[in-house]
Amino acid sequence: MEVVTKKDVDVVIVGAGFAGLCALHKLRKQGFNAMIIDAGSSVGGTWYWNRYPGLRVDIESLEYSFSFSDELQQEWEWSERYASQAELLRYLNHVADRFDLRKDISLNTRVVSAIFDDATDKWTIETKGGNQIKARYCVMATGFLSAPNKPNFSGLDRYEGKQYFTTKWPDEKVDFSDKRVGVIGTGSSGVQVITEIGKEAEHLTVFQRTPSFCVPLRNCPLPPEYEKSVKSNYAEWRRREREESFGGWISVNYKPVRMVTKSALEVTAEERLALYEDRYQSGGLALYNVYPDVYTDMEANDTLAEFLRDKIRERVNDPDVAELLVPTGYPVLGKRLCGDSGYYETYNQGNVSLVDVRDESIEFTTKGILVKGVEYELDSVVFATGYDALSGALLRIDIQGSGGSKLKEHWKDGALTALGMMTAGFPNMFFLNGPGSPSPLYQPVLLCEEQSDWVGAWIMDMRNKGLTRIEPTERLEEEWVEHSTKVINATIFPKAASWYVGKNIPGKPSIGLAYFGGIIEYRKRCAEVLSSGFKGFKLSAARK
Ligand code: NA7
Repeated sequence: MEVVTKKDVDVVIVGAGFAGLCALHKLRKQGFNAMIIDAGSSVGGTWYWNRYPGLRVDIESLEYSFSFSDELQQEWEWSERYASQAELLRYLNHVADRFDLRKDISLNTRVVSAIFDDATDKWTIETKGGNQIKARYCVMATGFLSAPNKPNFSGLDRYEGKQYFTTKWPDEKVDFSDKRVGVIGTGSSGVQVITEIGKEAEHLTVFQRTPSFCVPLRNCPLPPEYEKSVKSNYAEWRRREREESFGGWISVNYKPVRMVTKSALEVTAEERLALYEDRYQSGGLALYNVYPDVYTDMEANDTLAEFLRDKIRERVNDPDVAELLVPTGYPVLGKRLCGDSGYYETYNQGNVSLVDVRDESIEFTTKGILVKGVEYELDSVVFATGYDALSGALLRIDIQGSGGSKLKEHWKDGALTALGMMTAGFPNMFFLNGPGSPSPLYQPVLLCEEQSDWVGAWIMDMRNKGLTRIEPTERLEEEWVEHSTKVINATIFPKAASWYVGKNIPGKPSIGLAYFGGIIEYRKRCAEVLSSGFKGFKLSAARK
């Protein structure tokens, strides 16, 4: 049930995932009266809503965790190299208790609108249960992979079987053991759920529109010596992690690796293959740290793509099935690599079949799915169709800024932001891991820590100066979007229909969704906000 005890605070934070919990802890420490509102019945955000079988994070546990408290880092013991959803949820609940956050969190409470009042410089946040909370500042920690993408499949309303969504999995275990199951979607969620359901279902049929590039995650119990070595010098380890422009301090055989400074095309084929093999064997996303030109040059990119295509052919017994699973037509890394735990081998099982739907729309019948005149009878269908990423969760709330302007209108041609943290015309509203930020290609836990620090520093400075309103100028927003567009256009990323660039959703504008210039440049620009005396921002004090 919705229980809202506070009615007037300095800061409302929307979302109780990693970013929201971090912001609450940090802003409260600075003396701000802050509260979190979240629609879920537990803290956890993404890791609360998503609970499908096989779900785990693709960044190592020792990295994908808070760095703001060394006590927390030292005392928490991760059981696996890559944490499962259940362990991440336990961790975030522990954090909520450990830092006494719960007293300032309203759960079961969905925010439906946020409306800014120009006279008082305050937001009014309205909840589904009809509560209203006033706040000087609004921090949107709504998650960048949280708004489900539910395509309009023809005939779905007549389908009589069960439907499951990876983005909203039931609490209780679903038993697929004597069922004919279909899965739509072969991105990270699909790859994880297919591997698990394939172990159980009587028959599993996978409907694949675009094959992904998958690499073995090589998850395992966390080696005690590795944990000990990181914990013996965690601060230094974190410092280095923050210096990696894209992603964390990814390990190869538990040793940190950096991007090689050479071109993929200037080394011999043997040297290149040896590097790719080394990263592949180490597991996880280590293949992100190879030659820099795989991100900018299609010929260089194709050397890595071809290496991974051959791996698929080695792992899948039936050559025809293997060819269907081999991605072509878009650059490797253009979509996020999927960390797999036996995904390709699933197709070597007698109870699993693959249906190619790249040239054909899926149509539902009462009994199942019809593709190219063939009906597949299914007791259950699992939708792993991804997210309206980055901007989606924000646009599902009725957000009205200065003069009643609507965010939906302001962003109709793209998610316009300054530094991925604010948008012109919506004063005192901040985004964590939001559109226009480096979150998709950096490490979102570290990013939300840094962004919470920036927000805290900016509003503390304002408080000290008696100011109550901050917003970026349209000029600053234009500059940021121009810079971000220039950066991404020099890379291979626009060539893939990924959620990074909004091309996974028909008609969604690509502009401004993610920043690909790296954390170092991003951090420099964020630091300049205070050091330049808020150049590019408009600040003022309330009239009443
Ligand atoms: P993704 O990576 O966006 O994958 C969604 C999948 O669903 C992908 O294979 C899509 O095919 C497929 N899809 C979406 N709509 C359709 C329709 N209409 N017909 C057939 N197939 C469809 O989302 P995930 O949840 O797997 O992963 C998101 C991130 O979470 C991931 O990158 C990690 O960072 C964690 P498409 O490729 O669009 O042809």
